[in-house]
Amino acid sequence: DGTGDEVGGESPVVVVANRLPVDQVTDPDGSTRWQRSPGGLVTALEPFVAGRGGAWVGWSGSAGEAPEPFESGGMSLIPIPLTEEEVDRYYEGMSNASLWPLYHDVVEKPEYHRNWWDTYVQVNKRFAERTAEIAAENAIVWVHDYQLQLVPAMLRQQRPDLTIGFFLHIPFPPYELFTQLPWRSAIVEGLLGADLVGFQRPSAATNFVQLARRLHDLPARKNAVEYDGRTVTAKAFPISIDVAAFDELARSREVLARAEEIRTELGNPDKIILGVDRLDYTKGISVRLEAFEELLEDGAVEAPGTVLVQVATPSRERVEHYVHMRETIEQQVGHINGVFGSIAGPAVHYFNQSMPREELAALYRAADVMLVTPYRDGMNLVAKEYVAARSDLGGTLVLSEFAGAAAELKQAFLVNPHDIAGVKSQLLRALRVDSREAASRMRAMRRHLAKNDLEHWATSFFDALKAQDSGQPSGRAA
Ligand code: GDG
Repeated sequence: DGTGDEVGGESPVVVVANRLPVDQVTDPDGSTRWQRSPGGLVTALEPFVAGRGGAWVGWSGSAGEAPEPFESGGMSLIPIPLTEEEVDRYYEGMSNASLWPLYHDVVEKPEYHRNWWDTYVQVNKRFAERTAEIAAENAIVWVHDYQLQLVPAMLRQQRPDLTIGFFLHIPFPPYELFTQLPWRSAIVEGLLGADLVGFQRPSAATNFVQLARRLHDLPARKNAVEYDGRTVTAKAFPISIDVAAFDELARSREVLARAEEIRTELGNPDKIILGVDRLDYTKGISVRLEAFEELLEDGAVEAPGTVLVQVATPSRERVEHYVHMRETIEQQVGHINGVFGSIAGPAVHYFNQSMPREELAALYRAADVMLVTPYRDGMNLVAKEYVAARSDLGGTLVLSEFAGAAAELKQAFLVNPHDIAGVKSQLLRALRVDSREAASRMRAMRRHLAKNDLEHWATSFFDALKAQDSGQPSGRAA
């Protein structure tokens, strides 16, 4: 298996993800440069990848020719080119209009197109080939997310010496839904190319093992599948955030001052309810608006004494479902404000814009109730950020049972987003809870998060992956 021969490249650790951890920004003078992407994932993986020639393989985010590989944050960044048509079919089509809705309980109807699939295969192959070129002998490769589910098997075929891990950031559906997919076998086989397949929830790992057993008639135990003379482990690794960094940001003088200012600018309401989401139909933004509107109608709350602030960050704006959803939500907001707003101000403050991290932190600090109501969500980091931001033990979290985070943040006010009456009554409870109970709930959730941060997540995955490797007959002679 290549022992002694010259295989691959120099990188002992390789991360493979749809996107590189940098964005191209244009300066006022028209020149462009790369800027490290915001968000914790890069920070968490960097220590494992940086130095010793570690690499990150991914798309730059714009169609056309890919830039040459370059160094950033101690990592070699290896850009993968995508044509306009590939962005259309592999990314917006197969990834975001087929797999995304299918994996989120078909909240919207997935579309299946053969040319999308063909392009998905072609792009996955490009990622796998490039990774095979740069990974050192016996390297550890960590592949991320639903856009790249075929990469593990493609990579193993070219490079059986590698130890391959895969992590799915979104939910993994049960047999009954997954088997809709015309290319279901290929996806399962793709993932089975990994040594370790990580999920957000134990139930997702079980779904995967069941699929391998039922669809491919493979011998399977609770957390493992026997395939091709190897053991593939499927296990939950719930992702988290950089808790300490977020906590620090949220207690900085600037952020605290801004939180005060936000309250004032909103007209000093008694209660601020907050939602922060990518504008996505899985996030249940409509549910929130509906619940809030009914509470206003019932007279249970009054505006502008109680206001809802909704940040809905633009996302996937060329995918049809997203265009419709945005129209629906904006109509809902307009309607609520038309009926319940006043000269003193609107009932719903809606922002279809991306905000700086500092501003989000200030909003978290200003909010009395954080409303997180997805129909289905792999984890939901917003819920964790809110908890990390509340070192004052103020504020309450209303959280959907269908977010992965609900398994950990048990002291939140849990809701079923399909049950409007339930959402309303939990929201009211959260608005009226006394500060001692709120503080004790917040303290418990903060204690959990402090131990289960992003570094813990990355370390457990890498540790499990390395352990998996030494137990394998193929690859490294162990
Ligand atoms: C996928 C899975 C899983 C949002 N608006 C702004 C902004 N954000 C940041 C939030 C948070 C992140 O984006 C969103 O993360 P979520 O976890 O809530 O949701 P997805 O984007 O759907 O992520 C999810 C995650 O992957 C990780 O595995 O948890 O289930 O769907 O960090 O703060 N950040 C800034 N401005 C904004 O306007 N700066």
